[in-house]
Amino acid sequence: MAAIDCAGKNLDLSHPCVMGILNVTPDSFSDGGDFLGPGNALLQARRMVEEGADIIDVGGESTRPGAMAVSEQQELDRVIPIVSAIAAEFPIPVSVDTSKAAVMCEAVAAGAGFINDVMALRAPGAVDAARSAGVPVCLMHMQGEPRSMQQNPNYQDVVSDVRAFLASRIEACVAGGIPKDRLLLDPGFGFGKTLEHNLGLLKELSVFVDMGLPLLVGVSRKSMIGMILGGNPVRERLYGSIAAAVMAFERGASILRVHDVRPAVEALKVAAAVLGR
Ligand code: PT1
Repeated sequence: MAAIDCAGKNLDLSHPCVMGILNVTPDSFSDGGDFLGPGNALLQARRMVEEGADIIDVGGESTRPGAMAVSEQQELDRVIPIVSAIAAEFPIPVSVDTSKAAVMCEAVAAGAGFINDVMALRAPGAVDAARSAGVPVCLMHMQGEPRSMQQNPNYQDVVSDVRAFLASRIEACVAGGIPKDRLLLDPGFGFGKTLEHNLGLLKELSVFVDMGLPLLVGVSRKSMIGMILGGNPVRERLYGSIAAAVMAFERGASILRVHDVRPAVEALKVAAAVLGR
């Protein structure tokens, strides 16, 4: 897989890419809002860059199960100052984790080079915003909405249902003027899925690789890891998260979205050496 241009900064997909998570929410599921405020966020970004992150994902709206939506102004106030500070200080691209058209536009104007949307551009104006922004976009699958998505996840066949959804979003984006080569895909681990659904998706990840677009995978510290480990709390899910990230890479994922950058970078270097890629 070649490099992609993120508003002038390159993301080289010929090696496993690590996306470092930077939550600027007071209610994030695993940081507890530790990084709220521009000072702390910048320190955390600096640490992730030193540890080898290839891209930093800045999010101002939590999308963990049960999370509540935030207003557009609230999200802009949280995200924009941090996006501009990080984009100015570091040579790596900044991703904005948002579903709102206005946040996409303002973040890219502030220096973001990548849009990560858990709604796959289904919100009003999002396709147009992403097209004008002209940066790569990750389309993620979610069943329902964060507040209630874990209440009754239901699929005929999780792998083919998620695949059909992603195919229809690719079509909608291309119809809306976004070139296909600017799109990435993500099956959305933990977004309206039981443990069985998540395991099925990870096991069959190559089905999504076969869609011909780069794959992004986020499993870091999620409840699927906690459940497999017999109920480990969020802070005790590192080793399980690394195992899942390595298996996703082996199955063809290009970008791994993680909280713990150094462990992921080292594990993926070993995996890449063994796999010869
Ligand atoms: C993800 C992702 C994301 N995850 C992309 N963006 C989150 N592209 C935010 C749990 O089960 O996987 N891919 N942005 C975080 N969301 C969750 C979901 C956090 C589920 C925790 C869980 O614990």
